[in-house]
Amino acid sequence: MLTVFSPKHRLHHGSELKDGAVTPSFEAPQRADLVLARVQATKLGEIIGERDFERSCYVAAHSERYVSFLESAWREWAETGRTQDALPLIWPVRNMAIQQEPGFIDGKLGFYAMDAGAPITAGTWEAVRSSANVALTAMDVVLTGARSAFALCRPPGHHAAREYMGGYCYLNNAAIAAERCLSRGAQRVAILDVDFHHGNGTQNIFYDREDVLFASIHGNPFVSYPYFSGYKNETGVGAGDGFTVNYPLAKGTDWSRYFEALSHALARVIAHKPDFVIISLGVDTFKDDPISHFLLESDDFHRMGGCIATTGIPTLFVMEGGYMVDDLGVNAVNVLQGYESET
Ligand code: SP5
Ligand code: ZN
Repeated sequence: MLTVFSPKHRLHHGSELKDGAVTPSFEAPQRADLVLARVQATKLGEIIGERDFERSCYVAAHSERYVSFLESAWREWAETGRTQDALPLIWPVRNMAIQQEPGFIDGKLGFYAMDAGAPITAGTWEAVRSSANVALTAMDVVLTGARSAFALCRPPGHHAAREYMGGYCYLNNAAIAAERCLSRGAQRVAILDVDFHHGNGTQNIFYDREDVLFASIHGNPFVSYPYFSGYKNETGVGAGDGFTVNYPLAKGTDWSRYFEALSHALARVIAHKPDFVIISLGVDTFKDDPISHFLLESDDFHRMGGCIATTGIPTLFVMEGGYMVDDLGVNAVNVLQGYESET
């Protein structure tokens, strides 16, 4: 399987608000480098760099004003004399007036963020753009006939919605890739999100759409981040009703229970008859992940890849979360090798 990777991900490294303190983010450059090292060590396949893409590819999944915000946020922040990472500190909750973008950067940060886990730093936009370009490049590899490809994206994307960042995510790489398929003639796409956290951003972007099926298996939001999205009764709206499927699972979920949900989700994916499948590949379902609560073992990721291969549909893997750095590369590449062993 071919991998697309950009060293520009290293331009983004920041802090997050965690347990009441601003500390270095779990989402660190070492993550992507570890996965790359494992891709190399296992000789998974060719590794190529990202191509450049038009800004309109990002605006396909996000609003124009949100992309503009991402482009200029660091400059606007730095112009106020601050040098530390930009983090939001107020959010337009419930019935506060929320339609109009504020005129000052501190207001904009809260307007376009769901949490204080997506810092804007000097290198953030360049890294974020390269991550989206990695996904687009890998998507094009599949569009031109490859059975599968691996987009080694960093920063991740699945918490990024049409108009907000959060959970380490800025541009939604999987959603941008899905829009690319559709613009290249695909009729239907299915996105299966196996990250421990609900892919609220991807769900948001496609919630009213019947052409993009979104299925997500994740920690029950009643007790797990992102808390406000990912419940079973969220099934889509309007034409999109029935095209969002959520599988919230209990803390302590192991492979046998995970496998049941995965089997259901894959059956739903196949029933959609998609031209392409996109896997939001988070491996923070691992038993030792520092911020998650499932119990998958390294071998289970190999099994997961084998299950995914049973669709027989061309598949793009897009890297999302996974934070137990020692095992991160092994777990991510196990999914890809499990997939290849069944194709
Ligand atoms: C892409 C992705 O996986 N984003 C995840 C973002 C999660 N951010 C907040 C997690 C807070 C978990 N707190 C648990 C504390 C355990 N010490
Ligand atoms: Zn996650």
